[in-house]
Amino acid sequence: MFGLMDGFLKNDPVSLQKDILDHVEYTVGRSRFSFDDFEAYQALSHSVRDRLIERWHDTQQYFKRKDPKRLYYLSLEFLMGRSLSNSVINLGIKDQCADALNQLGFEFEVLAEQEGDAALGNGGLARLAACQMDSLATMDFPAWGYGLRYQYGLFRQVILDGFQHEQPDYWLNFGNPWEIEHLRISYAVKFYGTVEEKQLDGHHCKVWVPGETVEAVAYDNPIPGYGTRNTTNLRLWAAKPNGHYDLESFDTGDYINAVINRQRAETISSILYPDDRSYQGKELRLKQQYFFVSASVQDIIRRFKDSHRNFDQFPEKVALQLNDTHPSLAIPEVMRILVDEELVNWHNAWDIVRKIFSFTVHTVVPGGLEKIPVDLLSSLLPRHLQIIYDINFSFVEELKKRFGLDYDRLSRMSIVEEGAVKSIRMANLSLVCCHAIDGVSRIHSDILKTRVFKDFFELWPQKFQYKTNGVSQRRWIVVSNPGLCALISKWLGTDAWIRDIDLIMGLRDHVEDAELQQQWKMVRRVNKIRLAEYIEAMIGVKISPDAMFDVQIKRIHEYKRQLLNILGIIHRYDCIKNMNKSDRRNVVPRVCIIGGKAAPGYEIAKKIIKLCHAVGETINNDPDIGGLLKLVFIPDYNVSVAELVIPGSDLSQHISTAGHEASGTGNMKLLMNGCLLLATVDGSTIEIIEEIGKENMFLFGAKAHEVATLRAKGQARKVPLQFSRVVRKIRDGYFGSEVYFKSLCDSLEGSGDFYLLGNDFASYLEAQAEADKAFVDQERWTKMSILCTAGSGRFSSDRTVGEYAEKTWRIEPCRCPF
Ligand code: 26M
Repeated sequence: MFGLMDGFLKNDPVSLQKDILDHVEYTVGRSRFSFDDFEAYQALSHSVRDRLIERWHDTQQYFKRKDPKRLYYLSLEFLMGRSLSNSVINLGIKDQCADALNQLGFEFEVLAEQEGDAALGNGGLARLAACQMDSLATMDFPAWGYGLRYQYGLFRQVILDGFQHEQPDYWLNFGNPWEIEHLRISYAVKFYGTVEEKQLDGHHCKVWVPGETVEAVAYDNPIPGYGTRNTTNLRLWAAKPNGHYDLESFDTGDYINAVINRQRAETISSILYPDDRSYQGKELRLKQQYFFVSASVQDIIRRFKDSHRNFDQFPEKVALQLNDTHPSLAIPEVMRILVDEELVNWHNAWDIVRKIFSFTVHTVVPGGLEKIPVDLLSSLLPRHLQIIYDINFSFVEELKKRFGLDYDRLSRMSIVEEGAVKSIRMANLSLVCCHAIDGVSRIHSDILKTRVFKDFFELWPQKFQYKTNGVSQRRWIVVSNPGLCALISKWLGTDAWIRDIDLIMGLRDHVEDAELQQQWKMVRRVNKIRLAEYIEAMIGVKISPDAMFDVQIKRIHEYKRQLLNILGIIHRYDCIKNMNKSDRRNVVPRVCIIGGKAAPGYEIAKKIIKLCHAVGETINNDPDIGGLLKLVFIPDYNVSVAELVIPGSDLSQHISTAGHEASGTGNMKLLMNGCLLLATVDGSTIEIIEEIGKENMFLFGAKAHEVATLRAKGQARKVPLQFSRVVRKIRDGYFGSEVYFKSLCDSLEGSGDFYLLGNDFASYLEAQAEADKAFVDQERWTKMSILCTAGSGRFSSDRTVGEYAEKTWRIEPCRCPF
């Protein structure tokens, strides 16, 4: 056999070099004697891709042979960021690649910078999906992700004169070596039309006669695990015109328009919706949801049928996870395929559905829950509407039996919302049909049980669980902070923590060691210098690595209270200006860094961005302030910018109004990197406090249980003088644009201030003063920083995914032999 069956590509630098040069010539089409950084990046990526494909095949073949229960993770969004560094690290070939490149006169780090982000998502929910994919692969779980291959990712944020402008992110422009196009793996997805009743093989059947059919084509994105051969798959669907042409529509004589109309099919997968607040009942969004769900479900059922004769074993072999309610049309879609196409009787199909689906909620606000107008659904997916009505009918009967004719309760819990616009409540549909409903942190789950889904909790308490979010230490330490990574391994005497994060707490044993402290500080300083250089290059503001780097990086939302941060900065500026020379010597120099995108239609969020720039402009150009205070806004915050900012941060802010941040995951990434947290007692921060102790962080603000009472007090709430003074400064035009900022100020005063900035301001300033005090004592600060990293183990997505696997999905590892 000449070893053909195990003829893996070789990973020594010489073999890699040969592969890279071959790809320069045969894939990129350049001369192997002359190519630039980008072409070298392409060739290197293709060499890595070849290795991924090899492992991908082995893994899938192994899964097929072993036939374990599989998990399918359905999400409308995945924020993968860049792939090159992550891939070579997970494949264990980074040093070899670097060597190979060096000899060709290239530097790995420079090539890695050539890659653009895959930004197929908005924020937390989407990056969580990416981290969980990494954990699933690393932990050898037989799991695939399914999503949409948007041609335009999340918009690029461009700042002009302090205002956010959105530019399209046509990310496929330069090709994408990380995907494998499978033109032959495709499914027809139907829309519109009517439902007809027919007799088929003696069965009474509903037949959906569609008005439009679109083809879904598979693009596979290999997800390599770390320290394993397992490489799983993220399958993204692209919409293409369907290949079956009926003569009639072409016979009308308008050939050109007939073709153009068909080409419109591609718009379904063309653009990611950039608003992460609430559902707006847009038809295109609904089409996207159904398109991706239908293709995925068809694919899953086809794969199951490849090795099973009937559906008896379906629930033992398949688990479907819904990332929020966005993919919840998968529920009626599975029902439809089983009942209408596979001729499974309704009762059995329903039994299957109730066993395979689980979903995770990522929001706190009931207003954030998706609703689909019935009119829209009945025109787009007439058969699904029938199925939803049928599910609801049985559900309401069950409710009546249990609670009697409590009409208020029935109307609250019904999947169908009556009213001005009759709609389908996707959350209720999911609650009725899923066997597990997970919150993303403990407090979040408590809020779901006692407020948002109270009625359902009373009915099915056992369905309600929570799995606190986590992030991947591969991406957020190994890839993005190689200095810290090496240091951790050195002091633990092993790099096993990269797969077994609990080991990281071993750092606690060395926290008093002056040598570790020294090295810790050095690594962090190098990261800060790198960040300072980036900031100077991007926005021209010079900052000193001796200052405290204080960051708030996340989507701009009122509840996340970037405004509170800015008001605090204005206050600090004021204080410094009023100090005499000798007092100024005691001021801890700060660089405040804010980054994040505002949804294009979110006016207030956009004003917050402008205010940040206006205040920064004033402070940064005030010679009287010197190096004591800077405020910089980092434009176009995304995954790769995060990889740069997080390792270089001293202090980070997670300051949502208590009870509003479902979990937060940025706090975990920063914690892992030894950044201290200044935070409210909200979301997953509560669990971070339990791990590292409140003495190692700076907490402030009203508690979640106090918020309702405080709101009810309205204008009777006490607001500190400093707060009114700072708001007045903005009103008076100290930072210009007073007319533009008026509504922002109004939202903070009088009957406004829904998010309680005034109420929390005094304790916020105190927490900030505590942080300053701690920073003066650099030895103390460094110890706290080490303890943050050491205490971050629970916030690995490995832990989260392990809990889901055991408690919800009931899947086991299936490790492909090397
Ligand atoms: C809905 C309908 C139409 C278009 C877009 C949406 C939509 C997209 C994203 C709605 C919400 C979206 O994301 C919500 C989100 O990111 N939530 C965050 O999830 C994180 C992971 O669980 C949590 O850590 C954050 O607290 C939570 O805000």
